[in-house]
Amino acid sequence: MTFTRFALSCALAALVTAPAMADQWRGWNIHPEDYPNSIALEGFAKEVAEKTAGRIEPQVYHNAVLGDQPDAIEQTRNGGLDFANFNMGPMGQIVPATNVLSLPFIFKNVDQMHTVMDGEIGQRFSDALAEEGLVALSWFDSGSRSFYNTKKPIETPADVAGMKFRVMNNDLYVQMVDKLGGNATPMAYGEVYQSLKTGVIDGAENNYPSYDSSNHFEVAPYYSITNHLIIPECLCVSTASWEKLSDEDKAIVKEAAVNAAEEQRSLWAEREMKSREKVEAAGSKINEVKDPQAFQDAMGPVYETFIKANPDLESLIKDIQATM
Ligand code: GTR
Repeated sequence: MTFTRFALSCALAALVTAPAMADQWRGWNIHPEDYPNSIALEGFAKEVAEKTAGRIEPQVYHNAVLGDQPDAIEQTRNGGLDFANFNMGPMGQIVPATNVLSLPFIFKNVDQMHTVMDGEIGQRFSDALAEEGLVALSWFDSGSRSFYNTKKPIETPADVAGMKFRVMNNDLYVQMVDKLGGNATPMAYGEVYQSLKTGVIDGAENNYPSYDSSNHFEVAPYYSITNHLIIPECLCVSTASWEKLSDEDKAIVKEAAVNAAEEQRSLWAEREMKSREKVEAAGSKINEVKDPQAFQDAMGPVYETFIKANPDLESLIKDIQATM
C-alpha cells in the first residue's frame, strides 16, 4: 500500500468509527440558577444529554444573559437559540392566540390553568406556537401575579390611580393598568429594579418567587394580593432545532421536557411559600385587597375590546372559562 492510500484508509476508518458531532443546544433562561425553572431546565439538559448519549448537548444560559425575553423569543423562532422557558405574556405580541392567556382573571386558579394547558385547549396553543417556529413541549407553573409598589398598600382600584407600573411587553397589560386608573410602562425585566429604586416607576406586578429573586421587594415593599394574572410558561424548542432530530431523539426530548415540568411544578409550590416568608421577614407589607371583584369588574372593557378585535378567539375564551 502506498503511503497516500494508507493515509486515506486511516482517514476513512476514523470517519466511520468517530461518533457523530454533538449538537450543541443553547437554552435561554431569564431566572437565576436557584430558581425552580432554572433547576428544571438544568434537569432537562442533563436528561437529554444522557439519554441521547451526547448526540444533543443542551446548555442553559441563566439570568437573561442571551437577551431580554421578547428578543429571545425572536431568536428562538429564527433558530438562533435552540430552547427556552418563556412566559406566555410577551408571546402574545407574536402569537395572537396566546393573548387569551394574558386576559386578566381568565383562569379561576392555578389548578384550572394546568387542567386547561395539559389538555386539548393547551394543544391548541401549542399548534398556534408551532405555526410561528416554536415547539411547546411542556407547561411550567408561574403562580399568579399581584401588584407591588414603593408607596402604599393597594386595597381598591382607586389606589392604583396616578401610579406608574412596569408591565411585561404586551398591549393588553397596558390596557389592564389603564382601566384601573394607573399608567403602564412596558419594560424589560432586568431594568425594573433600578427603575423602582430611582422612582422612574412606582410599582410592578409579579408572583412571589420573582418578586423575591429579582430583589424588587427591597425597593417596593407594598405587595397587594390581586392575583390578576395567571400565565403559563412553556418549555419551547425552536422548530429549526426540532426538525433536525430523529424520531427517537424527539421522543427523548419530549419526555425530558414533561419530566422538567413535573419537577418545576413541585419546586414552584415550595418556592412560593419560601419566597413569601422571606419577603415578609425582610419587611414587605403584604395585604389582601378588600374587594377582589372590583378589580375583576374593572377588566370588563379589556375583554370587550379584545373580543371586538379578535372575534375568532371568543370561543377559546369561553372554552377556558367552562373548564373546571
Ligand atoms: C416572571 C416570569 C419571567 C418574566 C418575568 C417578567 O414571573 O417567569 O419569564 O416574564 O416574570 O415580569 O418579565
